[in-house]
Formats: sequence, structure tokens, C-alpha cells
Amino acid sequence: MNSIKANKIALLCPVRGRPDYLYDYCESIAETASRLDRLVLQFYVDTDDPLAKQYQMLEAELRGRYPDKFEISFLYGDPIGTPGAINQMAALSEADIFMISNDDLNFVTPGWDARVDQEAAKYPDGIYNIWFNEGYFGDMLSCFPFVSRVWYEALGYVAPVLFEHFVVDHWIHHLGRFLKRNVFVEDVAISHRHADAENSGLQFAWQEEGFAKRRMDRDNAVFEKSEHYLRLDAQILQQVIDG
Ligand SMILES: [Mn+2]
Repeated sequence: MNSIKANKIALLCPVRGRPDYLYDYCESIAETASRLDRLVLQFYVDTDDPLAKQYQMLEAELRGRYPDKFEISFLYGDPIGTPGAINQMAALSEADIFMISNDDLNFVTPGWDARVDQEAAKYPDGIYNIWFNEGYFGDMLSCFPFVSRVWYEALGYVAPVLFEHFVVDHWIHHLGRFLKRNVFVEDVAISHRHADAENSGLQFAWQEEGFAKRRMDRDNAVFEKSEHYLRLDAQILQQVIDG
């Protein structure tokens, strides 16, 4: 174990309209990660978010709360959609590994970050798609993927900008599947409020919301026409594997 590299890991988290979620999010990380000092918690706040000022205050508060633990980085910018926000955060990062994260996640299993190191070490070429067990999609979908800097630099993005919000996870899942580099870490649990609600039989409120539904339909329609690009990007990553 000691010879395994402790990667610098950036958790890329676009946020909007619910600053209070960040308390539980940050605390769950502080309580479960084995090496806090190599984590960077990055947030992208839309400048048109009515709660942007609250996020600014929260930034100072969280820094005060976790002074010598993980690094906290807030980026304020135009509302460019979650894929764009994820890529902007990645562009500012020096991390070895990026996770696409959500503010409604809670990290549950202790030492999850060491498990990422462990799995990543199995692929010295840096091409892998690692994800945890969020209790709903499980091995079916890499909802919150970890990909490497090598992957990011080969493709030029972490999140494909073809989409407004949805199916980014499907895209990465398919890339990993084509490459046979999907790594589902079943024994590491994270909880996701969306999935928890679904499991308890509650309807996702946002599914009934007109705009979100239309946006999902648009993303799905684009996805269906994009397999060509998906395969091209898989080829780029395959070239990295083939050296
Ligand atoms: Mn969510």
C-alpha cells in the first residue's frame, strides 16, 4: 500500500441555488477521506444565481472551518451549463485525478480516496473510469466518475460540451466500456439525495418541471446522434493505451 501514489484529487462540483447543501457535503469529505491534504474541493457558482452572494459568504466560512485540511476553490462565472463549468474548473486545476461531483453527495465509506489511488495504480497509462456505489445505478452507470489528467488532456475536456446538463455520465461510461477500463468500486458507498428519493418511491420533483424535462429530452436527442464522436474520442484514448 505504501508504494501506491497519493494522487492529488480535484472534486469538480457545479453548484446553484442551494448553498446549505455544502455543509453536509464538505463535512462528509472531512470525516471520511484518509488524506485530506491532497484533496481540492472546487465549486463553480453562476454569477446570475440569486444566491451567489450566499455562496461567497459560505466560501469564507468553509475556509475557516477547514483551515488545514482540504483546499477549497470557488470560481464565479457566467451560467455556461454544468459541462462547461466542470471543464472551467478542470482547466484551473493541477490535480492528477478529477471527479465529477454533486453538492447533494455525501461520502460514506472511510478511505475512499485511498481506494481511488489503489484502482488508478492498476492502470499506469492513466486511462480508467472509476466510480463508487451510489446505491441506485450501481455498476450500470458511472454517475460520478473519476478520470485522470492523462484522460483529460488527451480529450481536452472532462465533461463533453455537446450537452447542456444530462448524459455526461453516460458518455464517460460508454468511453470506459469501449476501452474496457470501467472500474466500479462496489465496496465504496456514496449517498446521492436524488437516488435516495427515488429508492424511497418519491417522484423526482425536477422530472416534472418543464424546463428540466425539456433539457433532458434535448440532451438525449443529441446523445442519440453523437455515437460517431463518442467512438472518435474512444479511439483517442485507445491510442494512449496503445502507447
Ligand atoms: Mn445530484
